[in-house]
Amino acid sequence: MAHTTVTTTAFTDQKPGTSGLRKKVTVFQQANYLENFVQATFNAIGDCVGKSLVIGGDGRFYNQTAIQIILKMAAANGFSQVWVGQNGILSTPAASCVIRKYQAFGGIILSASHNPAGQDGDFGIKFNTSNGGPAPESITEAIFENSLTIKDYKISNDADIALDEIGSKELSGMTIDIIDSVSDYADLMETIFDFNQIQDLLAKDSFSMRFDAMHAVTGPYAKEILENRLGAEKGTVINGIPLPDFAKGHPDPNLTYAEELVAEMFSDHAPVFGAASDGDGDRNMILGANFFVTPSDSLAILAANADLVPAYKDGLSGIARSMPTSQAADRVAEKLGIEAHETPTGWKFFGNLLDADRATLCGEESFGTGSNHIREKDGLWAVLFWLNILAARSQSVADIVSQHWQTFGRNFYTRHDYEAIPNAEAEQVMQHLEDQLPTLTGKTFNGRTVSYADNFSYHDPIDNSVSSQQGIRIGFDGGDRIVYRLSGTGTEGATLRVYIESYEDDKAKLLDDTQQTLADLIELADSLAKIVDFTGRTTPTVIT
Ligand code: VG1
Ligand code: CO
Repeated sequence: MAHTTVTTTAFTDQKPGTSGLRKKVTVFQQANYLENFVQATFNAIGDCVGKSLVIGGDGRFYNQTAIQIILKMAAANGFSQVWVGQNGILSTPAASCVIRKYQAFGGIILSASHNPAGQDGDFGIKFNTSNGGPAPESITEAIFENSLTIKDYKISNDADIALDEIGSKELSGMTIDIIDSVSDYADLMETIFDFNQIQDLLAKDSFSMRFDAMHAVTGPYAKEILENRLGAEKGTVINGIPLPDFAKGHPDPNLTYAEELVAEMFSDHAPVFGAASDGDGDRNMILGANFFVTPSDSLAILAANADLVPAYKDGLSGIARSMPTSQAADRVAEKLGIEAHETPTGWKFFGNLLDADRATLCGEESFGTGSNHIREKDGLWAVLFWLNILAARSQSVADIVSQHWQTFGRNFYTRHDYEAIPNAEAEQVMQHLEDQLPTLTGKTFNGRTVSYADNFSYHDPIDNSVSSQQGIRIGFDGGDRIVYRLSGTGTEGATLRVYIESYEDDKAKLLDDTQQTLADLIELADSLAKIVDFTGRTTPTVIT
């Protein structure tokens, strides 16, 4: 069938952020807005003829509408083959898995992660490359450049394709395979972990678990893997049906937003193990009975126990963490005698290290952990990793974490977010910090001496690209650290993130309260940045 070339005018705001282009649904609903970005992506790829794509999303409002448009544009641009998750559903890690398994040229993932969904919520789109990972900055820059000069886009005149039935279809000469959203991913998990050992653990009367899918994409994945394949009791997975508006919730797995799970895990009838995932399935929160594991500690603990998991039993090649993530994993890397890498925020920076086998495990403080099995962070993978460790060690989550601190010391850690600040005020905070950088080193505050102060710049050891201005770091003698950066995923004003970390190896202090332990550093972080003066905010919106 024929296609049409539609004349369009460029939008100036299509610069991808930390993880693709995220905007209000109403912005995407403007005439030609989505089409422009998709064509800019195809233009950045170059010749699309004969190439293949994976397409899927987290099921939020506008997912299917967007997929129909993308399918018609892919056909008109000459793609020959597309795999789509049934009903348009693919979690972000599942999309990465499928791109790799079917050796697709790339993929388009529709998600705004944990941001609220629905007609008044957010939507997002990003392009992943053939390794299954988010496009590197060179490509996202090229997409943005194309979006600024775009004059037309191509779209086929065909009717919509039904996405609910598994099987093969055709659209303007392009083959569309509607695939089961879950099975490829679930099969991959079986090759990584000891499913028999986990099955035995889940069957024990003394063990109990709860997984909160938060009405978002992981419901079907968690039910298939935990309840069907591993035999966890029915009902282990709660809020397991993905809804287009995520039940008007905020599927961000942290102590603030995962209210239902947190209430149960911090009660007198708490299960032994609790976990949650986010809107698109790439984040995870790990809880024990009355116990919270910080994501930074989780990465360090997974690394230290990796030999208990079949896929990693022969050792890790290295560990990579994003810059603001605590330095707990570095201590494990040092003990294991393997490389430790520090990258800017965002999973796209791990891709090269994973491809070159310079890192096996990666993690971010923002509840993201993953490995070389795919090229996205992976929520359920982290949950299965913890289950595998619990099964192998027959100990509680709290005991495993405290033993880890006994061995390595503890990196007390917190992140304070100030959301929806007017952009100008957030810029003032960052500028004020930037202005102080040249004179901070050597100064002493409350007995802490600044050993370095800079705006983080990353030199990729594989492709030699440089990414600068990735966040302000103020480091003190002894390893304490304050980091400031502005979020690249928000859709309203600016979000200032302040990351605070202090190392402790005094065994008597390992179980102290985090906010109290860090109180004077938190105060110093506020005063150095003049947060109250510039923004009028006296408390953060979210503390994790
Ligand atoms: C945040 C997190 C970052 C994460 C990104 C995407 O970015 O801090 O670590 O990679 O979200 O995660 P920012 O720029 O807002 O700090 V997801 O689960 O939203 O795709
Ligand atoms: Co996410």
